[in-house]
Amino acid sequence: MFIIGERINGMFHDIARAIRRKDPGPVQEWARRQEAMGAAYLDLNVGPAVADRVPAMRWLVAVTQDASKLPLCLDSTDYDAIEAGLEICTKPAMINSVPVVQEKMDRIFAMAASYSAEIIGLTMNETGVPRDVESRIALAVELVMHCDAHAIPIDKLYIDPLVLPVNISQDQGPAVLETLRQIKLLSDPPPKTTLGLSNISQGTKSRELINRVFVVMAMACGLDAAIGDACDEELAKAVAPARILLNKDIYCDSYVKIFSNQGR
Ligand code: THG
Repeated sequence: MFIIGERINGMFHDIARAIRRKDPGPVQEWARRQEAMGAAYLDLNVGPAVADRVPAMRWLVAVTQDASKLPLCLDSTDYDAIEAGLEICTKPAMINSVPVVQEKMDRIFAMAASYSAEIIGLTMNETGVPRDVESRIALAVELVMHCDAHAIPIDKLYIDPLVLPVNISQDQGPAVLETLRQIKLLSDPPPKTTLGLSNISQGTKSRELINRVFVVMAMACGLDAAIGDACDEELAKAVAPARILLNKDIYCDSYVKIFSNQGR
């Protein structure tokens, strides 16, 4: 399980201001900090307040790549912005994200094939996010079938069952965990899975603690990647022993020290 650092997102005021002023400082500082803390990818999202997302994403990709060697996860509902970013990515990137909507899947899967990108597919369609496991799995099956249709290896697909804040939708925690478990039964090799981890704790107290506990539970259900707070050292410290206990890393006496900063 690896962390996709969530912090370069226009949802945060410092990043929104940096994008507006074309000031690379805050973006590059967060890029370096997240990389140093063990993030494996950097999520880039220009945020809701940007007028033209295409030049904003292009700028964000360029200044981030000047500060970090990590691969990028281009996070936007604007596919022109994603494509503009992919054009200048120096490493294969991740496309975040595509719902189960035919014309959107057609465009994104074709884009992924031509840029050798990975894809985050969402278990949602035109009518929104289903609340039950069975409907989420039915949408996951459509994403898997679309990989086949575009000759994209299944392990380049990360399926995101979409977590909602626990203070609003408490029943969704177990539904997400069970969905993660069942996604691993869909094909051989199975698709990968991811989550927007911090969504679970939006609006709650003790946010970090809720995130740490949920990521470990999700790992036990097969989670491969979390879009999350790479700078939360305690999160990395929870992930390291979870990897040992799930037999993903070999036990050694100094495992936290060694494994919490290695990025995967
Ligand atoms: N799935 C996928 N991509 C995603 C999400 C997802 N990308 C965006 C988001 N969800 C994941 N990233 C974040 C980033 C920040 C926060 C939550 C998720 C967050 N922000 C503070 C808040 O809302 O309280 C903002 C605080 C501030 O403004 O300073 O929690 O689910 N595929």
